[in-house]
Amino acid sequence: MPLTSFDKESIKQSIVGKIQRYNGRTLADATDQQIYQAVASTIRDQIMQKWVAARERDKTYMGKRLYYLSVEFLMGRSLHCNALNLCSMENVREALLELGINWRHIIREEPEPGLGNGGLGRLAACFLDSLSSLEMPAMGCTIRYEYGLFRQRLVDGQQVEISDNWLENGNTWEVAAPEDTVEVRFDGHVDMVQENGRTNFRLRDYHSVMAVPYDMPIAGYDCDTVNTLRMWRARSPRDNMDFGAFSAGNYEKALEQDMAAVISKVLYPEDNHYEGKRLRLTQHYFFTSATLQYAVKDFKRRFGTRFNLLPEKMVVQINDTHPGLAIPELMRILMDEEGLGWDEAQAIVSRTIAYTNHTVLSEALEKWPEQMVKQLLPRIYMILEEMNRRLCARLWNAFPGDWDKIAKMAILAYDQVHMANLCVAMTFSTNGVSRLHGEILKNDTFRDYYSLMPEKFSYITNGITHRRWLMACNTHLRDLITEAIGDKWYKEPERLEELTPFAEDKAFCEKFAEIKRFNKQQFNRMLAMRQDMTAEEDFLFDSQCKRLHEYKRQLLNALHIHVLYNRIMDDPNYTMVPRVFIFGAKASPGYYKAKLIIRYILALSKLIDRSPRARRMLRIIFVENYDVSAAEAIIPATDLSEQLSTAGKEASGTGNMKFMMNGALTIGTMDGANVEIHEQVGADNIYIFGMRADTAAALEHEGGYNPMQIFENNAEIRRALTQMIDGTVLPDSPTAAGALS
Ligand code: 26W
Repeated sequence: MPLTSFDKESIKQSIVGKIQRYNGRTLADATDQQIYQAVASTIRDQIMQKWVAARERDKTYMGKRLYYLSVEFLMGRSLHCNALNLCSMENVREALLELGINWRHIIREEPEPGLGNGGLGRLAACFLDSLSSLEMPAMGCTIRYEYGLFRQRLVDGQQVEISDNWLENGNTWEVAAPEDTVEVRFDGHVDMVQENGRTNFRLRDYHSVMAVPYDMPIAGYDCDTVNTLRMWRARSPRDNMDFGAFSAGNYEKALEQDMAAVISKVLYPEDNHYEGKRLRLTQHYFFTSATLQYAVKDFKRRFGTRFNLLPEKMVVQINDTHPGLAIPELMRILMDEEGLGWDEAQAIVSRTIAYTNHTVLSEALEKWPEQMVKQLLPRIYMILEEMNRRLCARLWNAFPGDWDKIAKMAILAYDQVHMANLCVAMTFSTNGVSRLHGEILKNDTFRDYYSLMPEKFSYITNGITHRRWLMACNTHLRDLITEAIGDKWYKEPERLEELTPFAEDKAFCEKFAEIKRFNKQQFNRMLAMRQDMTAEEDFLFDSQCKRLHEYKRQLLNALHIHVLYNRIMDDPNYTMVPRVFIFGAKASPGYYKAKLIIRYILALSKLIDRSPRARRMLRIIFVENYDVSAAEAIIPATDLSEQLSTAGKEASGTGNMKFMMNGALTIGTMDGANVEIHEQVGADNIYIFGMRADTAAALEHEGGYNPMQIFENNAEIRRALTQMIDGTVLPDSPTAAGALS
C-alpha cells in the first residue's frame, strides 16, 4: 500500500478540506479551535498510516513486549511533538504560512491532557516517546481520567482549584478499541469448589465493571515504530440504570452504573502523600486487572498456553507500587483462569514483573487496610495471604526468631497490606531512579531485603526526551546547536558533548545569549496571555518549578527572597544582579502547609511590587497553573534553576535535567540526579550547597535541628520570620503566616 504523501500542498488541501467537511465553512470563517482540529487530524492521518503498518508487523512479531503500567501519564500537548517526530515540521510550517495560519496560536488550542501529578507521570510520558524512538515494542497502560489534575487559579493571594474538563472538545489523538473491552470484578465472595481433583476458586455476587480501552498512538522520531498508550475507561456492564432492580428496591445493584462511572472520573491530586481511599484502590485494581487480562490474551494469541515462555515474551514494569496488584492479579489469571498450580504461577510471575521505586518518603509508601482489600478484592486478598504465609516462612528461616524484622518485611502486618514489600519480594527487579536513591534503597528503605536478595537491586538514573525538552520547546537553540555540530544529535543525544569546545567560542555564546533573550520574550507572551503580566527581560530569570512540597523547599527560596528584599530596603547603596524569581507549583488541595507557602510567596511578590526601589532589582512571578505547556515556555527562558530539596528526599528529579539541557545553570543540593549532573557539568555550572544526605539523615535520626537556635543567632532570618506574623507581609491574615514559622 503506497503511503499518502504529506508534502506541503497535500497538507494545505487536507486542512482546508477537513474544515469544509466537518465544520461546513471556509478557512477564513473557521475558529482557532476548528483549525487546530483540522491541523491535528491531518497529522493524525499520517500517524495512522504508520500505525496500520505497525499493527500488521505486530501480528507476526514473536519477540518480547513491554507493558509499562502507571497510574499517571503526564503527556502534555501532542501536536508539536508528533509533527516533529514525523519529520513533517517543515512542511507543516510552510503549509500554514501559506494558508495564513499562526502556528503558535493553533498549538495553544490543544487541551493539555493533565493525567499526572508530577515527576512520576512525566517520566512515564518521556519513556513512551523514547521507547518508540528507540523502536522498542511497548505499550503504556493507564486510566482514561475524565478529569485530569485540577487547574490552579490564584485568587486573592491564594490557590483555588478548578476541575479540568480536558475532554470537552473531544480528543483528536485517541481511538476507542471497544473490541478489547474486558470485565473487572469487585466485591463478592469466594467459593471453593472441588473439580477433577483440584480446588477451584469462584467469585460470586460480585460487581462487574467493564474496562473499555482508548488508544493513543505514540510515534517514534524519524522511524516506523508507533507504540500505543492504552487508557482504560470504566463503564457499567449495562447501558443504563437497571430499572428492574431499582423498582424492586435493590438500589445498590441499580446504582452499579454509578460505581462504574466514577472509577475513571478523576485523578487523585496527591503527590508523594498516600491516603487509604477506597476509590483509589478501586482505580488501581481496575486498570491493572484490565491490562493483565489483555496482556495474557495477547500472549495466548502469540504462543498459545505455553506459559513457561511468558517471562521471555513479556515484561511488566510497574511505575511505583500503585500498579502492584499486578502481582496477585497475574497469579489469579494463571491459576484460576488458566489452571496452573501455585508454584508454577509464582515462578512465572516473579520473573515477569519488575518494580521501580520513586520515593522514600514514608508518608508516600502505600499501605492498604487489610479489611478494605478483603472486602473489595476477596480473591486477590486470598492470594496475598498465601503469598505472605510462604514469604514469612522463608523470612523465618533467614532471620529465625526476629519477629520485628519479619513484620517489617511482611506483605501483611498490623492489619495492613504493605505494597512496597509485596513489590520487592515478588518481582525480579527493584530499581531506584538515581545513584543516590538506589543506595538509599539498599542501605535504608529496603536494607533487610537487600541483605537477603542483593541481586534484585539496581538503579537506573532517570532521563528526559530531548525531542520535547529541547528540539520542540527551544527551536532556536536547536538550530544553533545543529549549526555548530550537525544534526546527528537528534538521534544520538550523547553527541551534544561535541558542543563542549563552543563554550569558548565568542560568536556561539553571543548567539546563545540572543536566543535566551528571545525565549524570555516568548515567555512574556505566554505570561501576558495567561495572567496579564510580564517579567523584566533584562533580569536574571531564576526558576523553581515543581510540585509544592516541604521537602522541595520552596519555603527556603522564598525566605531568601524575603531577606534580599530587606537588604534592598535597608541599604540605599545595596546592589545586586537584577533578578526575577519564577515559581510554578500546584499544592495538593488538602495540603495545608503547602497552600500557606503559596500564600507567603504571593504576599511577598505583592510586597516587592509595592516598592519601586525593590522592583528595580527584584521580582517574583508565580506562574498560574504550572503544567507541561507552562514548563515548555519557562525552561528555555531560565538562567538559573533551583533544585533545593533536603538531601536524601528527592529520588531523582527530572526538572533539573530539563533546565540544564536548555543552558541554565543550577543551584542545588547533593540530592537525586543533581549528583550525576554535578559529575557531568562540573562545579562551575552547578552550585552545590547544604548538607549531604548522610549528614541530613543522621541529624533527622537525632531528632532534627533546632530552628529556635537559628532564629536567635541569625538576625536576618529572625527579622523575616517576625515580619511574617507582624502584618508586614500578610497584612490581612497574620495568623495564617504565623503557622508557617
Ligand atoms: C499514593 C500517593 C503517591 C502519589 C505519587 C505516592 C507517590 C507518588 C509518586 C511516586 C511521587 C513522584 O512523582 N515521585 C517522583 O518521581 C520522579 C520520577 O522518578 C522523581 O524524579 C522524583 O524525584 C520523585 O519525587
